[in-house]
Amino acid sequence: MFTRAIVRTPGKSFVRGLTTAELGLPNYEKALLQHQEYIQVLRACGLEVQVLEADEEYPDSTFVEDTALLTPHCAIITNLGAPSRKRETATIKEVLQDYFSQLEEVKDPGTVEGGDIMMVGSHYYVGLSSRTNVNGAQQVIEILENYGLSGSVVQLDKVLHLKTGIAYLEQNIMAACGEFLTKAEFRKYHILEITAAESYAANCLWVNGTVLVPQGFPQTQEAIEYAGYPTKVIDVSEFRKLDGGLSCLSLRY
Ligand code: CIR
Repeated sequence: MFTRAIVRTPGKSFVRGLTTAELGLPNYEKALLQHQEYIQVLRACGLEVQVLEADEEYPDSTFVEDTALLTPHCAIITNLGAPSRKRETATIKEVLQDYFSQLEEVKDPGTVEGGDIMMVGSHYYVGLSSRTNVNGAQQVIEILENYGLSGSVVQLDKVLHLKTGIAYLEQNIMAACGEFLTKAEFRKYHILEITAAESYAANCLWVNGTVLVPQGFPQTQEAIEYAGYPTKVIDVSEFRKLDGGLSCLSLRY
């Protein structure tokens, strides 16, 4: 169970964030409203939410998930692979110092983004992507092992981040689409198949028994509810325009 979350309000510069989505420019006012709704839903799931001020210097800094991995034993500050996002970790480190006595850091030449790390109990899958390299993944796994946790790498083929295409919903259940439907390491889980048409919804988010699902993906919502989870639907259309999804918008611990 999670008790706290950290989010960062999008700044006006948000509309200039990195993207491959070809869905047009995000609407800043709408993004702010959607972000507020996201916070409300996290609170309704029982989390105390710490809202960080917008950081105009970094357009993508609202995607806080990429800046750290929070475990029950330590926080690991990542080293983002996107050059424009490198320095986003500085303020996150300051914030986490207040809550984690054990603070670790991924260093060059390793790069890692939090969207590439999926927690499954005490095991962490680390996706090798255009943002997370082998050295970075190895550093993360070594740190995890020092704290009695474990990790393993997953080679990604098409997605931006690991969690772009797969989400762990606890109870041995994964929501997955595309390349993750056939990967050997995930065969031991019960897979809820997300169709190609709804692939964006593979980035859904388990929070204390409830699964947050993006608005506009009814088949996914139905499949998750059929699997026994209450769902909460959130409109994150403006974040989708920058390749971001539900998990990217918070650090949960
Ligand atoms: C980026 O390209 O870095 C941002 N526009 C989107 C980051 C999404 N983060 C995530 O999936 N964890």
